[in-house]
Amino acid sequence: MSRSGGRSLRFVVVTRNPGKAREFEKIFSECGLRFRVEPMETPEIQSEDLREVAEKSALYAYDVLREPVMVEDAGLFIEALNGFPGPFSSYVYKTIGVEGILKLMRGVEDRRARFISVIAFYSPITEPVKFFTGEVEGYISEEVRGSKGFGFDPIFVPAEGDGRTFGEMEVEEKNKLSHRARAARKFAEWISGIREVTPPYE
Ligand code: ITT
Repeated sequence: MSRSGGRSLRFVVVTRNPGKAREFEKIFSECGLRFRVEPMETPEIQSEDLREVAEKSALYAYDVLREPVMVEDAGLFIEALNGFPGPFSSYVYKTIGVEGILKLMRGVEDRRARFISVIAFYSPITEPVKFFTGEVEGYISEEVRGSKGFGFDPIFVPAEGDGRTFGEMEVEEKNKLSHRARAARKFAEWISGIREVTPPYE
């Protein structure tokens, strides 16, 4: 491997979620970062801590790929449901889906919710695992609105927006407000300052 003249560290975005990948790709390209997306499955441990889930996934992905890796774990935390589905968002989405959440929220006045994103990054030259977090506050809509985005986007209205759900926004608009974009920009700023050295890893 040759010295690459002070270029920022190349890394792999590990996700099997194409919606997430699209959002990261937009931000990282805008920042001029060098990366690729790998739709690799990482075993998700059951934990109430997004950080712990992301960390374990990042270390697993590094063991397999042997390249600098970033993994994100995100969740929707609904106030009136004591933070449910939170770290179990992926499973809850696959089982009861957005309709299931709307059912649980029927007649509930306090509809406040937030998305939280935790990025974990690992490479041997920057160890230990680094974390970057982002949050967006909003509320759960009364009905499904929009078909853009993914997951719970059609029922989440960001508080700083204009009343539309994330499901009614283009990726550029969602990226101005979202938990993921906030975590991604913090990560982008940090990794822009990490130079590739020779040889970074075996
Ligand atoms: P990877 O682990 O492969 O990245 P995943 O979809 O399993 O993909 P998470 O474990 O982070 O990712 O899952 C969190 C779930 O929370 C996700 O499947 C969605 O249902 C929901 N979610 C997270 N971020 C979201 C967002 O920006 N918009 C809508 N739903 C989101």
